[in-house]
Amino acid sequence: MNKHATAATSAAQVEIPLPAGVNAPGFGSDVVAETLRDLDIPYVALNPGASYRGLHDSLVNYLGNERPQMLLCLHEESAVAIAQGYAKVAGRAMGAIVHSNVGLMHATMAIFNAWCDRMPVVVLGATGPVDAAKRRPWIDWIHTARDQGALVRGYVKWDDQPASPAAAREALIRAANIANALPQGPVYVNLDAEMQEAKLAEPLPPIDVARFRPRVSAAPDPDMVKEAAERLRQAKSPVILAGRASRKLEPWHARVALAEALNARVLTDMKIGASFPGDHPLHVGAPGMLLPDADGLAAIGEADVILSLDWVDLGGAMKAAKSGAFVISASLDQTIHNGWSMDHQALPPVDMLIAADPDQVAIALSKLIGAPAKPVALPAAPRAMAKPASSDTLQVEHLAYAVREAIGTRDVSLTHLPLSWNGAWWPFRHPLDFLGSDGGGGIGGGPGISVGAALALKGSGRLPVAICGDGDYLMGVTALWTAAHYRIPLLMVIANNRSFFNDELHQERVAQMRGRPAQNRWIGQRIDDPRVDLVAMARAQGFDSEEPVSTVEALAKALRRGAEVVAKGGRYFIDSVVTPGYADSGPDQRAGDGKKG
Ligand SMILES: Cc1ncc(C[n+]2csc(CCOP(=O)(O)OP(=O)(O)O)c2C)c(N)n1
Ligand SMILES: [Mg+2]
Repeated sequence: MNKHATAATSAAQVEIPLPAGVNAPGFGSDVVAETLRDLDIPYVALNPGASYRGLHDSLVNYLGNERPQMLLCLHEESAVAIAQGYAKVAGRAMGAIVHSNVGLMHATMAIFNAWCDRMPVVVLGATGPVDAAKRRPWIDWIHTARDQGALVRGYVKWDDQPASPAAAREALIRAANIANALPQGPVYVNLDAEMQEAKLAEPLPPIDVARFRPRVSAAPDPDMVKEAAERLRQAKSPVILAGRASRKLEPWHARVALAEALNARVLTDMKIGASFPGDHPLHVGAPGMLLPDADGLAAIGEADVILSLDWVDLGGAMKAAKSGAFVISASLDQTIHNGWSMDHQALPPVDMLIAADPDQVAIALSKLIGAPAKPVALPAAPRAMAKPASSDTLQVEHLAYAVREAIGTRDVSLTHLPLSWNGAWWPFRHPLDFLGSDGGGGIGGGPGISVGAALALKGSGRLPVAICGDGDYLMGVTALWTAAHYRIPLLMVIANNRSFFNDELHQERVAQMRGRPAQNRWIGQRIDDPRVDLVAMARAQGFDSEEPVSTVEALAKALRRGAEVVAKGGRYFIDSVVTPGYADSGPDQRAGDGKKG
């Protein structure tokens, strides 16, 4: 973990139990709770349910609601999204606990988002009693499924349903190890209600959890690295695709040094967290959400050697750029492709696959290739954004400009950005400047991810800023209550176009293709009449706010107020009413070409 992440993590402990005087595990669920503590899981985001009332009791009355601390959520989707956001900053898993069947059903989209985003989350659920003879009438039967894990098996790295406390202990250790190992991802452990609630017949033999948590090396093969370095050295126009990476600074610096030593052009991607300075002279084009922009594609097309550091859709980018380059790919992603989800993307042409941590590959290559002859000295402040032409109405571009102005020289983490964002507006300079997208395209993830990220950023000195679409906000809005309840600072700004606008563009496109009236694109898309009072929804959950803003000046003032509140540890919500429209950041970036959907 980097400096910022280690400094972080403390939600206000607002739910302090009376001492229960329990100092030894007496029930199955006490063993489960104790194992979570041994695994150093700091939080469990949850929505309660009788299927895990045993575990709930153990967390409160055996562990005193500390390490892990419960984070009550109003919806399971936000519980998992909060854990995803936390992992985006901290680089490791916290827990989420969901009720049997229905709670897991609510959680599924967020689990899919975390899976596609390769973020670790230890999801715990419950079932049963598995022994039908022990079930209470009706309710225990609807709490039970033959194979509950099947609901999520296609998009978790591993799942289990342990039959005893000893097996649960082992399952949890394995689950945390698997979730946190590269490529990271969610895991699911389903706890039998009877196993949780049963008295321990005798104490379990103690277990030294550390013995089951080995240090892991995902270092690259030195011969492969040597050969790759030689290829890159000899390349005339090398390109580095700076894909999925950790939030650590060492590999960030290695990528920069490598690019400079090779004079390689570098592309980044808005789907994932910042991986290279966006205003470095070697950075090409603006990072895109779907594909690289025209400049990026041209660079790939001209490249003779490509180094892909876990680029999310290498096959798609190569195809779009019609590239015939020699490809060196550093990735472990192939180890979790399972055929249920197609999030592995198109099969890329790859000449050398270095099956290792892409961060380690960048570091190893940079060591071999050596320091750049002339290191680039970037100016202290990132490249300013051109001031957008003034206008009576507010566009997302004005919003971006105003946010940058309002935060000034403060360190900011953009925990989420809306679909309408143009990657050129804000060049990132640090791995925590931008945390990437939802991963799986699941709208409604933005608020929860932002709350979880803000939790992990607490104490880091960084101002967490979430910019979400109104549709995204409305689907995930109840995550705000969790931020307010646990005093997690967060500035949330809505790019409110009062529409599921991305899909208006899809309807326009279809109408055009079919020669039908594009003017009808808004039907079944606009969120108006009545207008939803987004401010009331935020205030109702404990955020400070003000009336919606719809001019550049009003927005600038609101942002300054908001930034002050959040810098002091508060929460502030701004409804900025923007004119529908998407920034054109290159070919295929427009929603009409299937930006998302
Ligand atoms: C759970 C879910 N439902 C539906 C969609 C399809 N979809 C993609 S973008 C979008 C609109 C999102 O609206 P908003 O967040 O307001 O952003 P805007 O498109 O207005 O910029 C929808 C509905 C989705 N991606 N996820
Ligand atoms: Mg919208």
